Amino acid sequence: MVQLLDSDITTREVLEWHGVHLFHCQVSSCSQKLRIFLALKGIDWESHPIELRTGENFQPYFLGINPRALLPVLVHNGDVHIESNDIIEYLEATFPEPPLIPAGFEHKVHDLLQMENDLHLDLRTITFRFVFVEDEGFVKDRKLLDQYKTDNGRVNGVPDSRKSVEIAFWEQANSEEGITDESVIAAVANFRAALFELDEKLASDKYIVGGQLSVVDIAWFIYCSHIEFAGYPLTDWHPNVSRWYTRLKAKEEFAREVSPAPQLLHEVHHLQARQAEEERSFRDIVGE
Ligand SMILES: N[C@@H](CCC(=O)N[C@@H](CS)C(=O)NCC(=O)O)C(=O)O
Repeated sequence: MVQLLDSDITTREVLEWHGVHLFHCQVSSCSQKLRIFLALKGIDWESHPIELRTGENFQPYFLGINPRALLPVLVHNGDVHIESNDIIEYLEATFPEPPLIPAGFEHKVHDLLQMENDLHLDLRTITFRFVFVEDEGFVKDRKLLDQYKTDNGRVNGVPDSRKSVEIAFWEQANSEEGITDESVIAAVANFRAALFELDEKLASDKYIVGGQLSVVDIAWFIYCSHIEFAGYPLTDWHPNVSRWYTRLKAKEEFAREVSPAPQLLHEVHHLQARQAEEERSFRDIVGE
């Protein structure tokens, strides 16, 4: 569980805050996952929007509550929690009703959430090639990236090892070469393997774990929406997952998180049409 130490927190005002506060962004997958969780739990929370597009997450105020520069961040009664799945497990323990981790399946859920987290850079690789690209402003400003590199924020009292992974990703995305075809192909293969297993499970089961709706369904629902938006053929490759996805999407808490703003829809359709003309679409790169 990643709860920052008092000495890690340089944005001191949050220490005085009461209740549940969430730093989040509309289009961030981890924020969407958490907002569905909060809605299903009926937890009241105060919103602190952070704009990834303008690099607000690399500004000193935000680095003072998450030196990793990542969303979401939870502040609960002055304690600062980072890492979306840790936040979810913390909130589940703090607000147990209604349960979104089935009793007796805590370890299994933890492992499945870890697996989902391990795919996060693959998700970014796919979406930064086919959804959020350079000219839409998502690639990082050089100055902000340098600021982030030199920031000496700490997590659990030590310089954060995760930071080098983040920097490597943004350096590659910012480079002349950008996100390579090879990394897209590898990312899609990782998703395909994980979703193949889910598809087998969902052939007979209504939900992924423990026979009831859980945080694992929420997490995969969000991933499926993002990769499908990028061009991943969810219905063709994983028909049971696709049916499960459609069932979840009928719920208001889920649907509202995966209905992109008209402006984003327009930009992405335009981008993907251009990529198709240039034979650089998802299908062109991945094949089939
Ligand atoms: N393992 C982290 C991943 C968090 C993450 O990568 N968040 C993305 C949004 S979904 C982010 O903040 N990206 C920074 C950026 O795009 O500048 C978690 O689960 O919280």
